[in-house]
Amino acid sequence: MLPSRHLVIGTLIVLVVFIVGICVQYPKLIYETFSLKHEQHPEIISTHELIEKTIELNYCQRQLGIKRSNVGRTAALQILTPWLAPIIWDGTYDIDLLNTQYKDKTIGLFVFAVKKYIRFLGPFLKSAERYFMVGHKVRYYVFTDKVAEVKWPKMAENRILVLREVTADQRWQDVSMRRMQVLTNLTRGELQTDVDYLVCADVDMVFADHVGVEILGERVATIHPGYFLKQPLSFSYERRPISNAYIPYGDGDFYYMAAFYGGTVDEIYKLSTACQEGIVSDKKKDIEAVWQEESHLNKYLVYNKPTKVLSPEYIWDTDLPNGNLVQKKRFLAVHKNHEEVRNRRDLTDIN
Ligand code: 4GW
Ligand code: MN
Repeated sequence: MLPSRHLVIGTLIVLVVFIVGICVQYPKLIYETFSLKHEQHPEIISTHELIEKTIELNYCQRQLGIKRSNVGRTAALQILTPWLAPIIWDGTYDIDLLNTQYKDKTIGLFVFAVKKYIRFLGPFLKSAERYFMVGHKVRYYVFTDKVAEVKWPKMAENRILVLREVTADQRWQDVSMRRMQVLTNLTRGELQTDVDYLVCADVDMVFADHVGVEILGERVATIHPGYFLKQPLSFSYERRPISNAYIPYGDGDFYYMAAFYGGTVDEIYKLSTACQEGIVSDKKKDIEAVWQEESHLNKYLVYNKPTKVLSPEYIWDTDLPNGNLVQKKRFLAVHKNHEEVRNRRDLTDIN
């Protein structure tokens, strides 16, 4: 016998009332049961997962930025080089963990302030006190021809300034290249015992945000902020085979800027020795690499890959395009008064 129509309708009404009742009573249970994506409760996301999510987010943001600016090559925006060295971007590391790892290390900061560039030393050191390796043992190595003009900065405990006199070369190209020779002597000598890691910097810069132990490694170089989206074929490597800094087309991964690099004392000794030998060998042939010691540095790093690469966060200039892809600008070029102190990219001499 078929059930009567009233019975079927009655049963249906009871069922609907029952389901609606459950939904009202237990909305969360219903949501989680039928939701396609079972999201974790925020409280139970671990720090590790959080870091991974941050990295993913940063990566996506950069990818989006690239799409918007129609750029094809993305290698420099990754967080890993093809030889598996980390590329340091904001959010890719846990600074507390690293601070503990490096807490007993002494870090040297090497800088040249010769002739008119002495004017950059004060702001450079002041900004370093505020942002560079805060809380760690730091030794500044300042080389200048104007020892009497150095204004001693107010320094935190556990930070020391070592001041050394250096002869001022007449040509600015030689001033800049001289740094390699001085570095060779320094890393072969006293730094062997006094310092664990050495960071080498241009003086016409200021620290504008945290720069800490995340940059330390055996051999560390910074991607030139003007080239981080460019193809290797357009890098301004030295292309004349006669120079010791020659890099053939097809070789090379990044264009590094000589304004900020570092490493262990032994590594900087090897690097500066190689660059210095290249410079001397070129001089004997009466030639000079297109970007002086930066060309030799790039040559060395193409064939001795950095163990860590710093993103353009670590050298930036406010005039540069694509700043939206670089959220933290940690080490900034000081805009020079071109009448008083010329930029070497202008290729003009000053005394
Ligand atoms: C052009 O007239 C000059 S002077 C180019 C460099 C000069 C220079 C450089 C100088 O007179 N004194 C000096 O100490 N330097 C050091 O070399 C200083 O540490 C400076 O940051 C570094 C590299 O020179 P730069 O900063 O002018 O190079 P770019 O243009 O690549 O930043
Ligand atoms: Mn500079």
